[in-house]
Amino acid sequence: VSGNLNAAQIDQYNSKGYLCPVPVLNSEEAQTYRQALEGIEDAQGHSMDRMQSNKSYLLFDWADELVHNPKIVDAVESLIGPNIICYMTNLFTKEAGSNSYVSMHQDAAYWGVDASDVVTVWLALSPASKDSGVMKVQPGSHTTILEQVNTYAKDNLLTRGQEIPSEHLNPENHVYMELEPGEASLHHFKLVHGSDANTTDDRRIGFAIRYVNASARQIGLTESALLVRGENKSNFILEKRAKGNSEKARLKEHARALRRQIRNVLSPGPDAKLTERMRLAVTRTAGIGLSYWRELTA
Ligand SMILES: O=C(O)CCC(=O)C(=O)O
Repeated sequence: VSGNLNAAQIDQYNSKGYLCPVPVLNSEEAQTYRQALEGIEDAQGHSMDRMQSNKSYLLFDWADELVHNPKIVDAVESLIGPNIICYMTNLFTKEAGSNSYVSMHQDAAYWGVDASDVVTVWLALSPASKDSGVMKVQPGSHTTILEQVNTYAKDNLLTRGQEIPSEHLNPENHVYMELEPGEASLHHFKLVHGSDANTTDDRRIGFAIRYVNASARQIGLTESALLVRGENKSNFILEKRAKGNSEKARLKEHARALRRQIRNVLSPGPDAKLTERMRLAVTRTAGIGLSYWRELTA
């Protein structure tokens, strides 16, 4: 097998659906990336907003470098092969003492990708401990797609508050994937996972990078993705890398990518009730409108 994971690590991922910890950055490097991110927040006078936290790699050098980090991409190659696209990134920041949490859910239930080899690398840029609201997973749950309800609950970091009903959960078996800054966990996109509130006095910052085998088919409307290694055989539109792009070109590329994603991922499922359809329509319209505005003023 190509890549940098050993047979035992690959077995663990295949049988349990996750792997952790995987060292990526040393503590100084992790601190440097955190400073790069927080430097941008200081300069703009607010934390990364929802749009900046989505597909950040099209906007910022720090994120562009991380999605191309050879240690990360090598680990991913061990699991999904040598042709790799980055389909999305999400910055999950929980402010110190915040009630933000992520309900137990499966990503595969709502992402517009038809593939089984989709892996998230969740890189810690601050300590991810039980107290700071580290990610917890239900081992071995990546073989079946479970029922999921959209709760739109307050403080839930997921757009729809997607939640797997408690009868499918067995909390006594949950594993807390504790990480030092610079370490990553890997999880399969069908794995049941979530996280609790941050009760510490530091922020909890996780950068989640979603990689897909570049032969994946995409469901629904066309979306875009970034080729990070090998050859693209998927039907995703390929994105232009941020590095080497002007500030203006970055903003445009990001706005276009988000529009494609919002149209696709925030469309209601066939069983959605009227209130949910209306809610999603509002979120979609707001997101698309904002992205047009950003593109125009870039
Ligand atoms: O950062 C978290 O707490 C949740 C992350 C998550 O749901 C994911 O990476 O898929």
